[in-house]
Parts: sequence; C-alpha cells; structure tokens
Amino acid sequence: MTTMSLDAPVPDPPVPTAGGSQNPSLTGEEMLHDYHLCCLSRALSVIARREVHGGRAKFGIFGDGKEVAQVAQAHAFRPGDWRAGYYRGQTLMLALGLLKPAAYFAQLYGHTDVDADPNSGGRAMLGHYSSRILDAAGRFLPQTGGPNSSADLSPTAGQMPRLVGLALASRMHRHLPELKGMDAFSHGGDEVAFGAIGNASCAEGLFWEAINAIGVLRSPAVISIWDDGYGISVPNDLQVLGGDLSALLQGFCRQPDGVGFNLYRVPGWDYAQLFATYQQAAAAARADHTPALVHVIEMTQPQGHSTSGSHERYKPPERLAFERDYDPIGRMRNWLLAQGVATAAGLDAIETEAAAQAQRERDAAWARYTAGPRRQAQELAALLDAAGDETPGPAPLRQMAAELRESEAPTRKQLLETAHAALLHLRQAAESVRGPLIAWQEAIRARHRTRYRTHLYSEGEESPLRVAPAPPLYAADAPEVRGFEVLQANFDALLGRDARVCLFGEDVGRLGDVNRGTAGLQEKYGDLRVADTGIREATIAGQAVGLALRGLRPIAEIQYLDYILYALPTLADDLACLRWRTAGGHKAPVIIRTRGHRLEGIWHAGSPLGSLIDLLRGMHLLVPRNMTQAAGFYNTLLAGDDPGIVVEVLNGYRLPERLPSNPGDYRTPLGVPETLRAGADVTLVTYGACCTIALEAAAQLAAVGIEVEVIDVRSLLPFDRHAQIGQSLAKTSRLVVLDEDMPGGASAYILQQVLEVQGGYRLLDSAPVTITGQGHRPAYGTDGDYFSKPNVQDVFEGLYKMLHEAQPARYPLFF
Ligand SMILES: Cc1ncc(C[n+]2csc(CCOP(=O)(O)OP(=O)(O)O)c2C)c(N)n1
Ligand SMILES: [Mg+2]
Repeated sequence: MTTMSLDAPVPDPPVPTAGGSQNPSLTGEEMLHDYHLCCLSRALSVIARREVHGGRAKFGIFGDGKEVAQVAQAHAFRPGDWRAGYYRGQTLMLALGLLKPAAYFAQLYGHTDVDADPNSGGRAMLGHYSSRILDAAGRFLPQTGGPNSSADLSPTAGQMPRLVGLALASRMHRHLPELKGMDAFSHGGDEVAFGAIGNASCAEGLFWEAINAIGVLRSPAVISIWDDGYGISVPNDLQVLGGDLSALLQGFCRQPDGVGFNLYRVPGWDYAQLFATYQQAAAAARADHTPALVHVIEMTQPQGHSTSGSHERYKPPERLAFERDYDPIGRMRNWLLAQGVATAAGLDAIETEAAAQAQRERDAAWARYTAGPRRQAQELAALLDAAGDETPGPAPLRQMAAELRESEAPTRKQLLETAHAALLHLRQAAESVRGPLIAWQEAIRARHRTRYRTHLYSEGEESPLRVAPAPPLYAADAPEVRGFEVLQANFDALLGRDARVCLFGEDVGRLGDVNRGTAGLQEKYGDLRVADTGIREATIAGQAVGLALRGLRPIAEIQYLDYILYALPTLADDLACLRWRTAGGHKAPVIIRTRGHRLEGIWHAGSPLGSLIDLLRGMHLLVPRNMTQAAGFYNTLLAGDDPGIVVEVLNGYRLPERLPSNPGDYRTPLGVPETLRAGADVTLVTYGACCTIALEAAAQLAAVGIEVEVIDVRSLLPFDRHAQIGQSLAKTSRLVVLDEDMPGGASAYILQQVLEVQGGYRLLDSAPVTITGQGHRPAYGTDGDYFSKPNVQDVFEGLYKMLHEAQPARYPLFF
C-alpha cells in the first residue's frame, strides 16, 4: 500500500510481483474462504455470460477482474456500515452476505419475485445490487445488525451524491446528542460508508462534486476507484487529465490540520496489500471520520465490459496479455501457494467446488424462474384445447397449445399474445367458449400489474396520502406577517419537536436562506441541523438521500427552481425511482424545498413543471400558492414516508399572510385542489403564482357578467385525487387551464388528467383552452415578463372569447 501526502510525489505503479506482501492478519481458513468466494464470483460471471449468449437472459455485466479487492475490502466492514457501489460489486455483496448466488441469477433472468431477486424484484438488470432495508409493511428495519447496501443505478457516478449523505449521517449521529437513542440506525456515528466507482466514471462531474463535499463535510467515506484502465473502449488518458487518477487526486490529500482524504494506491491483484489498505482506511474513517480514497490500479476485465461487445476489438494485444497475466484470482492463487496457505491440489479442489456450486445455483434459479410461466403455459394450453373442442376449425388453437406445451421458458408476453390470437380466432364463438380464456387473461394481467407497477409510492401506513389534513388555526388577534415568517415559524416548530429534521442548502444556515425562511434557526439548532452547503445541487440532493436512508428527515433546499436541473440526475435517477426499482426494498423520505415561477429573467422565472412531472414520478410535486399552504405541505410530507418537492412562490415571501397559531401541526392534503372562487360559467384551473393572476382576471370578468370558478390544484403529483375539477365542469361545462410553463407542458398533463382520467370531455360545451407561457424562455424586465408569461389580460381575453363563441350577442368582442 502506498500512503501519499502532499509533498510526496505520486509513486510509479508498483512493479507487479507474484507475492511479497505480508500475510494479512487472517487465518488460513479465512483466506481460503476468500479464495472460494473469488472463484465462486468468477464462476457466476462466466455462467451468466453463457446464459445471455444462450438466449436465456437479455444482458449481462459482471464483476470479473474485481474479485480480490472486494473480498479484501469486505473484512473492513462492520455492522451498520453502508455500501454505495455500481455494477461491478457482486463479490463484495457476496462477501458481505448480502447477495446469494441464486439471487444473482434471478436478477439476470428478471425474476419478479422479491424472494428470488431481493435486489430489484426483476425490475433492474443484473448488476444493480441492494440489501432490503424495509419490512413488508414499508417500515425501516434495524440497520446496525449487519452491513447495508444502498441501491445501485446505471448512470455512471450516480451512486456518488448519495454517498455524501450516507457518510454525513455518521457525523450527525456522533455529534448531535439529540439523536442518541436512534440505535437502529447508528452506534455513535461509528459507521463507514464505502463507495465504489469505475475509473472512467471519475470523469463525471458528480464524482468530483461528491468527493469535494465529503471532504468539506469531514465525513467517513472510504471510496474505491476500480481502475481497469478503460471505460468500455475509451482508455484512461482520454478520460482524465494525464490518465492517472492518483495524481489528479493529490489536492484532496489530508492536510496537517486534519482536513482532507487519506489517499491510497494499491494493485487490484495484491490481496495482502488490499487487506491492509482497507483495514487502515476504515479504521481512520471510523475513529475520527477521516475519509479515504483508495485507487485500486491494475484491475482487469477477463470477459470484457459486458455481454454487448468484445474487448478484443479495442484493447491492444499487450493489454490483453497483461490482463491474462494479472488476473487477480491467478495472482491470489500464486500468493496463497507462496505463503504456504494451501497446496495446489487444495486450491484446485476449491476452484472445482466453486464452479459446481455456481452451476447448481444457476440450475435452481432457472427452475424457479421458469416454473410459474411454464405452469401458466400449461393452463392456457388446456383452455385452448377446451375451446377447440367447442369450435369448428380448432386446428390453430391446437397448434398454439402444442407450442405452449413445448416452450421451455415462456414469457408472459408470449402467453398474452397467444391468448389474444386465440380470442381473435374465437371472436364469433359463444361467450361460454371465450369466457374462460378472457378470465384467465384478466387474472394474468392483474398479477402482471403488481409485478411491475407497485411501489412507485409508499403503500404502507406511513403514506403521506393517509396523513389526516389539518387546517391552520388562527388566534382572534393573529398578526399579519410576511410570508417568510410563516415558514420560519413552521420550520422552527419542526426542528424543535423532531431531532431527525435537518435543513440545509446554499445560504440556508448563517443567512437564514435568501428569503429568510430559516432566519435565526442555525443559532438555535446548531450548524449540523441548519447548515450551509457549497453550491452543489446534485450532492445537496444526494446528501438528502443518504441521510434519509439512515433515518433522518432532511429538508434540502435548491435555491431556485431553475437550478434544480443540476440536481435532476440524483432526483430523477436515484431518489424518485428508489422505492420502485427496489420493488419496495428502499425508501428515502426526502423533502426538497425550492422556490420558483415568475421573478426576473431566464434563470429566475422558469417554471418547468411539465418536465419535472415527467422525470419525478415517485415523488410528490407540490405547488402551493402561498407560504401557509407550503408550510402545510412540509408538515404533511414529514408525517409521511415518501419524497416530495415543494415549490414555493418566489414573489410571495413578502406578501402578507396571517400567522397560524399551530405551526408544525397544520397539514395541507396531497392531491386535493382548493376552490378559490366559485362561479358557474367557466372552470379556470391553475396553481402557484398564477393563482393571483387568475383571481384578478376573474374579478374583471365578473364585472362583465362572467362568473369564473377558480381552482388551485396545489398538488401536481398526485393530481386531484377526488376529481373535484370534474365536479366543477359538471356545473360550468367549460375548462381553461392557466399555466406559466411552456405550451404543452404542465397544462397538457392537467388536460390529460381532467379530460381523460376524470372523463371531463363528456361535460364540455366548448373546446378546452390552455393559456400558458410562451415557447421561449422568460425575458427580463416588466415587459419581458408581460410578453413571456401569461398575464391578466391574456386570461381575461381567453375566457371572454370562449363565452363570446357560445353567446356572441351577450358577449360582443370589444378588443
Ligand atoms: C451517465 C452514463 N453515461 C454512459 C453510460 C454507458 N456506460 C456504461 S458503463 C460505461 C463505462 C464505465 O467505465 P468505468 O467507470 O471505468 O467502469 P467499468 O465498467 O470499467 O468498471 C459507460 C460509458 C452510463 N451507464 N451512464
Ligand atoms: Mg473501467
């Protein structure tokens, strides 16, 4: 192992040797167990590749070439520690006892039974590992009894932002006395978060943003870079400046004052050095929260990058020769022999047994995976035979039944296509002939929906949809205050009553946020619970994800809605789909606080809600029109266990609102619109800052005899759960959607919900109308706003024209 300091030059890669390193402090038996795990893991990779090439699975990406480092690393884990890795992590997962070989194959096949594939319930392809951290009812299981793995994702470096929070949680548990007693999540902050990333993925911004944040936050992460020289076909010198990550990382090296990382560089085939490195790195991280970066060099990819392509096409012969020579398992074997830990015959026996075990596990997983569909194929075949007995021209049905009976591994797609073809053939047959087939088809479809559609949101007792709403209460002499003061009082109440709540973001701490919603709270609750962060939106989101996974209740601020785009990689790919992609195995009840809609110019007046609705399914997307509503949403979300975003109205912080007397307790319901003005002529649906515009326009329209019903939807995800808008249409028969997003943005979603989901089209007497922002970005200044965003006149004219069309004599055009 090479420990580097700032003034030491980066050493050359050590000259590889067959051995030479000291014996790790492990027994021979433990070392042979590790060797067995390496061989087993390799055999899994080899067999899995064969499965893909044999057509029994669709895609494979494996952990071969990374085995030895991971068995060595596993010894540094302690109960309560966390993993945030990527698709090469199978050996570590095996070594930690978090992955069973049969589960590996179940994921390869796409087995939707979570008992078979606990990583993802058949929803993610092979290589997306996680340990289940929730019970069947969706409540957190204790985390301190063993190691934990967060849930992998495909976008390279996407695991890094979450690592910030996983590591920071230890710091909070250690330093906040009010968190004592959360034994299910931490033992005094002793837990280390182990990250892993590929060499090429270190070219991603998320990597640098995350390690910078971890360094600043002095949090116990031990980050491994698995360096095999390539990112698919692109070598290191095209990935990172100079091609050497250790050299680039020098600036992160620990300083004499203790800030910074312990840096290590170690070959991926040197079991003894790897063991010693991880022992040292983890011990320092655990003791005083010093993070570490472990650059593991000279790793290999014996089978190439994945099943889609062969590395012989782009790796030069010398590199391929090197990879053969430095296969870590071969090197470990030689070392074990040189150390006298085992004989060649003993190691041969381990290799043979590991390969046989892998094959047995594969066979069992395949049998289990195919059993259900095969049984269903037999059922369908029997139904087709029965239908054939009742129909003239049964030959096509007999043929279909025969094919089903022969099929070794039918898919549900194949079964349902066959049922459809059979029903088409039987379309003239009697109901009694088709009925059993239709019933069978419906049953399969219903089960299918469960297989793939559940767990997008919380389905348990803690779902925020089950949280009872509660109104804000007002004392008779309740003062009118500025909007931000309503928020501030509410956050104060939340922080005061629940030690798990923490608030952080850019300028949130000392300044009390740019609009003063957290003013004075850092002084009261300390700089760990009300914290300033660097300008790093993706890792602000990731920090929240990691903290929430470890039982805390983060409210993370993205300073302006326009800048949420920088956080979207983490919000969309990690947070929003977390519960779904683990089939209910994980949750991270993060609250994102942000502010948006019209203020000034391109980057402070965006309202890209349509895009967010698309990307953030799995989160609740809330668009309150004032700060009391916003505070009520925070309270509802905190009482539930789903992630959500609250978009506060940027120009509302200084507007007067009455100060509720029950801060922290009033709760705005999710998916329940509020009618702001009753009217019988037109239903005007809107949200956020547009509510003010809508009410002004409605007042003007009332003056000419048009009564507008103004509905604030308040919550885009979920949307109007009780079809209140449809009820309004039953009265008015006319629908206008007012939205400052672009044409066809959130307004198109609202139309889809009202017209299609609620069946509102049946109630309409006029074509529905949308009044939206322009297709360009919002321009600067008063006039820029007027011509970019919908204004009161636009709304007046839009609604008036609608009524003019219906009753031209009564409403003559005058503009
Ligand atoms: C954001 C993103 N871009 C591109 C890809 C496609 N991709 C998958 S793996 C990979 C190479 C990663 O190389 P490296 O980080 O060195 O990891 P290795 O596979 O070599 O272990 C690429 C480009 C991706 N998954 N995510
Ligand atoms: Mg690589």
